[in-house]
Amino acid sequence: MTKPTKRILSGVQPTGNLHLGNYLGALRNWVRLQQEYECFYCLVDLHAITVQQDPAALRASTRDGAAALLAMGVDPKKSAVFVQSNVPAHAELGWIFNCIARLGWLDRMTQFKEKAGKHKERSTVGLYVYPTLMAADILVYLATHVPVGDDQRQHLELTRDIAQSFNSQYGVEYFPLPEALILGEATRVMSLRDGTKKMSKSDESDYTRINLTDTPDLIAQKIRKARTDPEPLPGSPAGLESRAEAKNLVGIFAALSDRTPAEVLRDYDGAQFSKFKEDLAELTTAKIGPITTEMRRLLADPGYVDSVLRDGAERARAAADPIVRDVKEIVGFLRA
Ligand code: AQP
Repeated sequence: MTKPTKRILSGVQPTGNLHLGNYLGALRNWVRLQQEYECFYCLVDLHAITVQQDPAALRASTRDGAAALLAMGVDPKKSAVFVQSNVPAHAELGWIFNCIARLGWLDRMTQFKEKAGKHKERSTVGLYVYPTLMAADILVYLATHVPVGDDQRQHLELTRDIAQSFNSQYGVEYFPLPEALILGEATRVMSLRDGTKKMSKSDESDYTRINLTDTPDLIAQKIRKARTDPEPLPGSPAGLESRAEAKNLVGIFAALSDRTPAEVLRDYDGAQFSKFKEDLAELTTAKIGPITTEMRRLLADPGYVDSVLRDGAERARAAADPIVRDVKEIVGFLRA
C-alpha cells in the first residue's frame, strides 16, 4: 500500500448544536482544506457517549451535525463524511492503542481534568481514554494532518507519542506522526460570558455561545449581552492584553471578516463596544445565516443526509480496514 502524504482526518462530537467556536476553530477550515487534501470527516458518536447522552437526542444531533457540515460546504463528492460508530476499525485500533498509551500520559491530559471536574472517580473510563480513541480515529487512516481548534493541541501531541511508541515497540515505520493544523484568527473562541472559559456545547448557559442555528435576533441579543469592560476599544492588539473578553470579540470579528485583529482595531480605535457589538452581530448573522438556511433545507430531506453518511462510511471502511489488518499482523494476532 502506498502511504498517503496529504490525508486529513478530523471529527466533531454530535453532542448538541454546533457553535461559533467549532466553526471558526475547526469546521470552516475543513471546507477550505478539501481543495488540497484527501479528507475524512466524522461525527464522533463513540466520543460523545463518554458522558451520558439521551439516545434519541444523540441520533438527532448526529444527523443535524452532518447537515451542518454539508451546509457549510463540505462536499461529499470530495470528502468522506460519516459516523464514527459506522466504522468499527476506530474502536478496534482504539483498544490496541489502550495497550500502547501509558497511564502517566493520560494523567496529564487537561481536557479530562476539566471535564471530570472534582469527581474524577465518577467519570467513565471512556472519558479517560478519549485521547487514545482519538489517536485511533486519526491513525486508522494514516492521516498526516488534523485540523482542530487549539484545545486539541495536547491530544495531537499524544497521538504522535502513541504513533512513535507503536512504531518503536514493534520495530516498524508504520504510522506517520500527524501534524495539527490550527489555523485562523480564532483558534480558541472563548465563552461570551467569561473570557477565561472556552465556548462549549456543554456549557449550561446558552448565552455563553452562538449556535449555528440561532436566529439573527438571538445572535444580536447574545452579542449585546456579551461581557466586556468599560474601556473603549484600543487602536492595536497590544491594548487588548489583560482584556480577555474584548480580545475574544475582536478575534471573532477578525476571523469572520478574514482580517487580522490589527486591521479590525484600526477601524474601531477608540470606539465604544455598543457600536462594535452592533457591527459584530450583523457580520455574524451574514456569515451564519446562509448556513442555517441550507441546513434546514437539507434536514427537510433526512434521506439525502443519511445516504451521504452511508456512502461516507463505506469509503471510510474501505480505507481503514486494510490498515487495521496490517496492524493486527504487526501485533501478532492470529487470523484464523
Ligand atoms: N471554543 C472553541 N474554539 C475553537 N475551536 C473549538 N473547538 C471546540 N470548541 C472550540 C473545536 O471544534 C472541533 C470539534 O470539537 P468537539 O465537538 O469534538 O469537542 P469539544 O472540543 O469538546 O467541543 P465542545 O463544544 O466543548 O463540546 P462539548 O461541550 O460537547 O465537550 C475540535 O477541533 C475543537 O478543537
